[in-house]
Amino acid sequence: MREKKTIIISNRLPIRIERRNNELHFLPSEGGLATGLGSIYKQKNNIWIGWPGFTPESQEEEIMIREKLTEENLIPIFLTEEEIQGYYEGFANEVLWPVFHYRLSYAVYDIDYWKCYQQVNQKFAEILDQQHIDERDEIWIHDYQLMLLPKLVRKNHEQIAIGYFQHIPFPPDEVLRGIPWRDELLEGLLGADLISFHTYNDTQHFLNSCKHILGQVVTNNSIDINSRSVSVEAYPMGIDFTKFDTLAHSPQIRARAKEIRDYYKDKIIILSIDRLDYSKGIIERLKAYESLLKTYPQFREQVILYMLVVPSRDTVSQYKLLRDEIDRTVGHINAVYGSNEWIPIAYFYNSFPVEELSALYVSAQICLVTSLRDGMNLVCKEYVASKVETNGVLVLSELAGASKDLQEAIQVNPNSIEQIRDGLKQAIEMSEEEKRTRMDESIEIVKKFNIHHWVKIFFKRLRESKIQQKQEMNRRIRPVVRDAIIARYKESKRRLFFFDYDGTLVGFEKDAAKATPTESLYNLLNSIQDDPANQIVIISGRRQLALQNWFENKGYFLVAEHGAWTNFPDFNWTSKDNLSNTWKIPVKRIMDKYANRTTGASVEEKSFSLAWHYRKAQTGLGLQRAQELYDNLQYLTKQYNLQILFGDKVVEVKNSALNKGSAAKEIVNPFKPDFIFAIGDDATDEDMFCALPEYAVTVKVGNKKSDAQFYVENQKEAIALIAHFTSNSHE
Ligand code: GDG
Repeated sequence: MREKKTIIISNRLPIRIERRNNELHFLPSEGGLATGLGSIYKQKNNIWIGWPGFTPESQEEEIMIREKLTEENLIPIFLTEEEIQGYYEGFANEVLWPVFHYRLSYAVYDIDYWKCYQQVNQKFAEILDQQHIDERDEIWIHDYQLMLLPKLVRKNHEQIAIGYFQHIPFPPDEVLRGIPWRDELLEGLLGADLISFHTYNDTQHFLNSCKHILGQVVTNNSIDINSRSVSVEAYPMGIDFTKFDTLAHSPQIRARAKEIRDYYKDKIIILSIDRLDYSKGIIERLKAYESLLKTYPQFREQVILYMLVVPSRDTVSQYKLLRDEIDRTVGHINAVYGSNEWIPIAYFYNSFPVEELSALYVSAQICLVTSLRDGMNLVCKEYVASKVETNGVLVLSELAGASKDLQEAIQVNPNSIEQIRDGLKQAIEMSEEEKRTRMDESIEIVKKFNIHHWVKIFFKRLRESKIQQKQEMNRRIRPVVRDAIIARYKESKRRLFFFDYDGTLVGFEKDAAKATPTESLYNLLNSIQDDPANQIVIISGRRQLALQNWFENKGYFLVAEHGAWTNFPDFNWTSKDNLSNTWKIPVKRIMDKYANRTTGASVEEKSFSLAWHYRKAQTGLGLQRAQELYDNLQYLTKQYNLQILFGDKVVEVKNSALNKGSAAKEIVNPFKPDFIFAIGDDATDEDMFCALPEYAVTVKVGNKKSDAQFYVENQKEAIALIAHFTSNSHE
């Protein structure tokens, strides 16, 4: 058996290919992700799949590149010009990027972009399938260009471990809703087992989107998709601390840093480094710097803004416009405030080697990051890692993910020119001692939560979620388990079947009255009851009248209102008339109050219980009000000996003495069956699962926490399982 392998997939491979003098040069990426994942993909049979960012000129060249990259465990996916336009520059950069960075007006909802995005995600899935993967392998998919990929991979690999990490923010549900294809994007991600973002807020936005847009049920930080529980976690990405710390300590970098310092004499260097992007707040930064010079003229000739902007996406019109605006603003500030001796801004539209970056980090007294939105922002962490020896202050946007990690930075709202300006003033005037204390705290964090730590904890969590899933899956009724149950059934002579009604025998309807038995359900139940050794019990929270209407004269025993009414043993209805109902008045008053506040909610009064239904209420609001109601009812439960059941779209209050458990026991004891099968989906069925004798086969509908031995995925599967007890099926 071959060893399991790990597969990294991202839009770009960690490599750059350049053609110089008709020769191809392969340049490894220096990015943090490439370093962090280097320890993974370079091992044995592991691989990294992605686009090399290069279009070969001929078939031979393509083959040559493929061979060369494969030696490095890199599997290239070549994209056509059309694919680059539609999938990458179009959908990824003109729909997802602006919307996820809260710039809705920049989004271009072009259906052709979307089609191309689907196609290219499919292409990634196909190339992955050619890599001979098997169910024990682990796949880590990176970023918003590949949001559909987890689901596409899951289609053919039910068990495989899939992790997804998104490097950019995840927007609030109402922002996401604007994208016409948001359902597909969310469903695409839910193919993964672990979905992770930089911050807790991003995870909450994602979970809320699943809840409010897809109507998924979220439990803590996980969602059940076809009995596979998907975990959603915040794992803030770190940097290669050692690399930046070592560079900062090296004599060459030190010498270069001194050169920079000497060049700018005794000026305070304020450093800013970003890719050209409207999300980085470059214009805001320039305006704040101008405001600093204007409002506090004492700083003129004392400071220098060293601004490095790395060319990026400048074929997209928004980026071209931004570049022009930066040029104009820098020109304006230098012209208005500069002098013969002093140019306020040193501006470079270029890319520098990492050694030069390091020298800049070492020499700058202040690092200024003003992102209007940023998934994380690694520049500020790199600055911190370069400051073990030299002192410095970080002025950081509170809207960058990094602000959650670097609490000791001076945090500013980037939309406020005044806050950035005054943040700079505070940084300039800060005592050396305070700078050191704050910087040391930030260093500790950047050092501990470095890139290797990030990779390690991500995989650890992915493996944990897989183990957890397997444990849960073990309870799922698979054909072998089902056949064993049927074998026991056949050997037995006196059998009892406890069937819950709503959610088990019939599916959920918005209007509870419409959830009536179908012809095929009657046929199914009758064919079970027809066997003289079988006895059906329908055990439900429904009123006695409803059960009687639907199942009269069928020979089934019926238990209504969770055991308040039963027609066992002689098919005549009897009720538990010794129960007090005085509690109903205060409980009803509270339930009415919440029903009056919540459109779509209603109160149902049964003989011995009260139910607050919210099937028709707004998603999210209904659940929130149900929780408030639940909290509000708590104090009455002890006083009156009540039980509150938090069911599916219902909160029900009843006397604790009434429950499906004692009702089931009252039938089992005198009936003396040698085979019991009980199935149900709701909280109320748990009492039944617990109370039945150990030899009973208990089955929960839906993979939720339960005392049942087994579970089936959904109501359809419940019916399919029950059908196995009919004579037709097992003959
Ligand atoms: C995305 C998210 C998230 C910059 N100029 C040069 C250069 N760089 C390097 C920096 C840093 C990286 O590029 C930039 O990373 P950021 O995190 O600041 O920003 P994005 O590129 O937008 O990255 C972001 C990140 O993904 C990771 O999850 O933090 O929020 O938008 O490492 O050092 N490197 C070299 N020359 C340059 O001129 N060599």
